[in-house]
Order: sequence, then structure tokens, then C-alpha cells
Amino acid sequence: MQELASLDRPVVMGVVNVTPDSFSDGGRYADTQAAIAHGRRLVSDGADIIDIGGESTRPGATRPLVRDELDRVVPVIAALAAEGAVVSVDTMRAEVAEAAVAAGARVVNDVSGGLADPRILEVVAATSTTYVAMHWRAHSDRMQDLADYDEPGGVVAAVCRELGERVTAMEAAGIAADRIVLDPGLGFAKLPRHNWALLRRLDELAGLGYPLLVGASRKSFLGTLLADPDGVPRPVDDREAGGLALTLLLAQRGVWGLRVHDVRGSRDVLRVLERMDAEEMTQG
Ligand code: PMM
Repeated sequence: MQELASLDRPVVMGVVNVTPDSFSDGGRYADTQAAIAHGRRLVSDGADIIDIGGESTRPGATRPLVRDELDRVVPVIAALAAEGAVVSVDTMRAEVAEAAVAAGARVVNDVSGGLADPRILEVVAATSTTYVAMHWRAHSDRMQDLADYDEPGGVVAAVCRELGERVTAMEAAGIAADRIVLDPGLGFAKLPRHNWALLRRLDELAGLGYPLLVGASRKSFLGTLLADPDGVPRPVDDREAGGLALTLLLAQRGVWGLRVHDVRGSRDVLRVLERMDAEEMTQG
């Protein structure tokens, strides 16, 4: 991402789920016009990248047909890219990635890191797109059965090893190292304690030598943390302050990018941090 390389703050990736069933915003932007309008709003709120997805990855979700996924994402990508937005496609499918890039997407965000459809690595290699590879173990219908990290080093060691294996596959497919971004995959085959361990030990993932993108916004581990006294999780649309706290912490830890729903709030947080950093530079 040449034009984003010079930022001295994390890249803010705003989420548009063109799905009827995503956990975070399912149904709200399920039709093309609503999704385009939401993407435009995120651009005006300060998003650097708009991430457009047509498959819900909520635990237990069933997969859409390829045709339906294409119909959901391609028109939205084409419209926003034509207006100059940097667009990312959130897909695990080679065919969708290919169509998305043809429609103007410049980032392929694959939550499976090439495991769901290995041909996606060849598609990415043949383009100049950035490839976000997330840690993933299985599709949503059974991923939570695989939240097992009973090994020395626990979840952090496992995620580092498994992402490292994906990097080997990406490089073998011909994706240049400077086009790769890694993501710990919060909530994907992970219990809340696994997410917190990954957040605390993010420097070990950074040790793999690739920029990191983190998606924490609205996820259920925040709902669990912020549960009411009876243990009822905080509803999805009332977790934003928790997510913004993580925006601040992750920015201080030097992540490359943040995948968020509240773009405006995230940019505000980053402005506060930048102002404090500037103050420190001048006052010492
Ligand atoms: N999370 C979701 C979907 N796509 N992509 C990346 N790279 N990282 C994530 O953590 C991630 C993702 C699921 O959350 P959503 O319903 O908010 O889209």
C-alpha cells in the first residue's frame, strides 16, 4: 500500500458487511445501495480502507453460494473504487478475490489465510494487491470446537507457528513479502482468554516480521467483558467504547492497521494520541 506507507498512525479499515447475518452489523447494509452509502460515510469519517465482505463469519454461520457472494460485493466494490476509495475485499474464495480485484479492490482480506481456497494465493500473486492473511482453523460451523491451544506457549505460540506456515505458502505462491499483512484472528477458533493473551503478547506476532492488522471491534469477547451483573453479555451495538480503548492500546503497540466499525471514533482516538506524541516531542 504505497499511499498508506507514509502514515505515522495505524491504517483505519472500515467494515461494510453486505450480508444478512453478520454478527456485528448483519442486515443493515445487505442491499447494494445501503452498502455503498455506508462505505461513503466511512470514507468521510476518515477510513483509509473500506473492507467489503459478502460472507458472514459469525460462529455457526452457513456459507453463501459463490454467485450470491459475488452479487453482494462486486457492485459495491466497483462503485466505491470508482470514487477513489481504497477498497479491500473480505473473502476466502479465489473466484471472488479475482472478480473483486477486476472491479477495483486493492487489498484481499482473507480470514482463512489461504486455507479455505488455496488457489486464492495464486490469484493474489498474479496481481499487485496487498494480502491480509488471518489466523484461522476452520469454517464458522465448527471453528469454536477447535479453540484448543494446549501446547507449550499456548495460543500465542500456536498462532505464530500456524501463521508462519501460511507465510511459507504465500511466498511459495509468489506473493512478495512486502505485500503481506498478518492478523491474529480474534474470535476465530478462540475463546475470550485466547483473544486477551494474543492482545497482550502481540509483540511475539510482530516478531514474524510482517505488519499486523487487528480486528477487535464489537467482538463477543468485549461483550463478555462488559456483561451486566447477571452475566448477560453487552449487546453488539453497545461495545464501542471497549473497542476504542483497544484502538488506543493497539496504536501504542505499533500495529499497522485496525479493522473497525466506528471509524469516526477510532480516528478521534488516534488524533488524541498523535497530539500527545507531538507534545512529548516538543516538551521532551
Ligand atoms: N473479523 C471479521 C471479519 N473479517 N478480517 C480480518 N482481517 N480480521 C478480523 O478480525 C475479521 C475479518 C468478523 O467480524 P465482523 O462481523 O465485524 O466483520
